[in-house]
Amino acid sequence: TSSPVTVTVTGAAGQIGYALLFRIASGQLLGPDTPVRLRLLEIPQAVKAAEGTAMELDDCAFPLLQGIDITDDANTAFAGTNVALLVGARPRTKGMERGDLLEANGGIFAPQGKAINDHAADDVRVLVVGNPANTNALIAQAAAPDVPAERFTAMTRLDHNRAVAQLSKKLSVPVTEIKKLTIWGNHSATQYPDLYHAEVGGKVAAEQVDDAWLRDEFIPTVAKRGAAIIEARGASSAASAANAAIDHVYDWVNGTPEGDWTSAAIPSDGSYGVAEGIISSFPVTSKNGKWEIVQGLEIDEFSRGKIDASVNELVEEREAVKGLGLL
Ligand code: NAX
Repeated sequence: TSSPVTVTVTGAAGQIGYALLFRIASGQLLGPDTPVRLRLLEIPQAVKAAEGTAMELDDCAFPLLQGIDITDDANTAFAGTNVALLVGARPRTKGMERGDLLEANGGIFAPQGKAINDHAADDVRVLVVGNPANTNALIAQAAAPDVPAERFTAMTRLDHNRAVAQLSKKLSVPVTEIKKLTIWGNHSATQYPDLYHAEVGGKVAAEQVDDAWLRDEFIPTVAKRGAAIIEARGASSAASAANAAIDHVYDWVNGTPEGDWTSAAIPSDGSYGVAEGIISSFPVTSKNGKWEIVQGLEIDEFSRGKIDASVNELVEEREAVKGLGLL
């Protein structure tokens, strides 16, 4: 058994938080040999609800759980933290313009980034789940100049897992047969789930489905899955989002399997013509606790157009937050 790892979850009283905390405490985030200490950050009105969740966590008597602290103060929440899961965000409400949304989230992610900068452990890893996730991650990163930029990531693993599931259903193959799928770009409707490099049973996935399905069904189904869940469930994805957050951090810490890759939004180094510095989803492997962008993939014209469209949206979001003085 190794020494305990401190994990901070923001928005802990929300629905993703409720699905996430029990899985972290049971050892699924870091593995069965790593004890965890939980820190829950909430806004003052939701602290009581977070305390209720903590009571339930106690009642599970998880062997790996070494303590739970609940706070509405970011400096306390991130003190010594090793893994920060930034889930709480300001949702877009009716009639809200993108600028207002970015500004409201700037008011959350800039102070949290600063608190991480000033108080987190040296090895801190940050995953932003709260939307707009990629740009919220960029805002937090900009407020944390002393933390290596690569430690700020945003979640596209749910999109990745959704794409794997859709392809598995279409071809009637187990999900374990599907490798090397990629989500490119923004966690938004412009994201590009790429089947041209994905493999099913060792053969190119795009060659096993017809073009019309790939372009007119698969891509929009994956991109609009969040809306379809809301329509069916009457609430947005929660357990699947929590599951994806677990997958992202587990792979980041423990590495991705040989012969495969996954998708994560990480700071661009300019690979594949993606504007340097934006936090964009790429095909990635993880080795020795670091994400690496898979290099050398050939990008056909169709994919180029899709990647560029999503990257342009991220560049526009970056311009907008720059205009608000957040970068
Ligand atoms: P909920 O509204 O259920 O919970 C959010 C919680 O965050 C609330 O308890 C709220 O009090 C708290 N919160 C708000 N501001 C805070 C702050 N400054 N500090 C700490 N806590 C704060 O939302 P939930 O369904 O849990 O979703 C959370 C976020 O995940 C949303 O932004 C949502 O859009 C985003 N999602 C991102 C996904 C992704 O793939 N990247 C997919 C799922 C989800 O839609």
